[in-house]
Amino acid sequence: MPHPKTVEEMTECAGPIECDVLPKLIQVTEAAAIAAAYQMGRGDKNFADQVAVAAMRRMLNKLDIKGIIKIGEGERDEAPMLFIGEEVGTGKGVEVDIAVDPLEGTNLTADGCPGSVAVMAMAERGGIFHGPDIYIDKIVVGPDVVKYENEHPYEKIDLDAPVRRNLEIVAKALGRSIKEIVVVILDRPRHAQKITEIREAGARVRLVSDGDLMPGVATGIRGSGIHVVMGAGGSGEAVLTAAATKALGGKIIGRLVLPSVANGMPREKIDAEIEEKLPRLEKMGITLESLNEIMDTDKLVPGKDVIFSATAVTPGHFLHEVSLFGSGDARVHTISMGSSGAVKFTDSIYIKDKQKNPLYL
Ligand code: VTB
Repeated sequence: MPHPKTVEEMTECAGPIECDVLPKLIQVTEAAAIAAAYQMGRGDKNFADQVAVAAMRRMLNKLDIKGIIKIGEGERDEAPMLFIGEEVGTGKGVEVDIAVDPLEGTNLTADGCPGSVAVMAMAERGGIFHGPDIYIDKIVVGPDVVKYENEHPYEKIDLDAPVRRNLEIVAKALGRSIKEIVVVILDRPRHAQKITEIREAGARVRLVSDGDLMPGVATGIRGSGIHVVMGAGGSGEAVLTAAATKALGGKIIGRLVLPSVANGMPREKIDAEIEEKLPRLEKMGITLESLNEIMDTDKLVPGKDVIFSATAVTPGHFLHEVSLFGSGDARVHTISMGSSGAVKFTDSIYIKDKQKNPLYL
C-alpha cells in the first residue's frame, strides 16, 4: 500500500537553491538578528543597522554561492557593505540574486519596539526585480484571495479600485464581513486618505510606525490576524514581501512611486527628485511613464527557485524576539520558506557553555 512521502516529494520538487542554500540562509538572518538585538533600545538606529549589516555580510560570505546583491543597503557610493551590485559568497556554487534588509525597522530596534526583523531572499540569476530604491505603493493579500480571484475572474484586487471594493473581495474570499478584516498600513500623513477610506468601508486598521514587510508576509498565514497590507513603502521591502508572498501562495500588486510624489511634496522637490533619480531609472529601463505600470508578484520576484528567511529582533507579528542569556548565548525565532511549499518556523538556541547554560524548554 503506497503511503504519502511528503518530505521526499517536496524535496524532489525543490530547486538547487532551496535544497543547498535555504538551511544556511536561516543562520544568516539569525546572525544579523542577534547582532541587532544587542543594540535594542539603545537609541542608535544607525549603529544597530551597521552591526546587522556586518553580521549578515560575514555570514553570506561563508556561503558557497556566487551571489550578487540586487536589493541592498544602497548604491555602491552610499553603502560600504551589501550595496547593490556587491558580489558575495565564496564564489563557488550556485549563481544567485539576493535581496537583503539586515535590519528592517531600525527605529523599532533602537526604540525597543515590536516589529523589527533581519530578512533576506534569494533566487536564481534574474529572479529578483532590479529596481530603483524608491517607494512601491502596494496591496498585499493571502492565498485565499488568490483562490477567490481564480474562481471569480471579474473580481480582482486592483490598485486603482476604490478601497471598499478591494476590501469586499478580501472579505468574500475569507468568508467574513468587512468589519472583521484587519488592514495594516504605515502611519504616515501620505496614507491619511486611505486610512479614512479603510475605516469608512468598515474594516479595522492596524497602524504601524515602521515595518510593513512582515505584516505583508503575515497576510499569507491564517491565524496571524492580518488580512491585507496597503500603502506606499520602500521598494526593497516590497520585493522581499513578494518573495515570501510567492512562496506562501498569496500576492502583491504595486507600482513604483517617487517618495516626493507619495509624500505630497511641492513641485520643486518633485522636480529635484526626478532630476536626481531619472538617470538611474533610465539605466534600468524605467521611464517616467513606465513608472506607473502595475507590477505583480512575478514581476517583483520572477524567480522559480526562491528562498526567504526572516528572524525577529524585537517581538514580531508571529515571531518571538531574540532572547539573550549567559554570555553571548541566544535563542532566536525564524520563519523560512522556499518555492516548493516547505515552510519552517525555527526556534534556534545557541549555547556556548553547555554546563553553565543547560538547555531549557
Ligand atoms: C517603508 C516601510 C519600511 O520604512 O520603507 C518605511 O516599507 C519608510 O517609509 O518597513 P518613510 O520614508 O515614510 O519613513 C519602513 O517602515 C522601515 O524600513
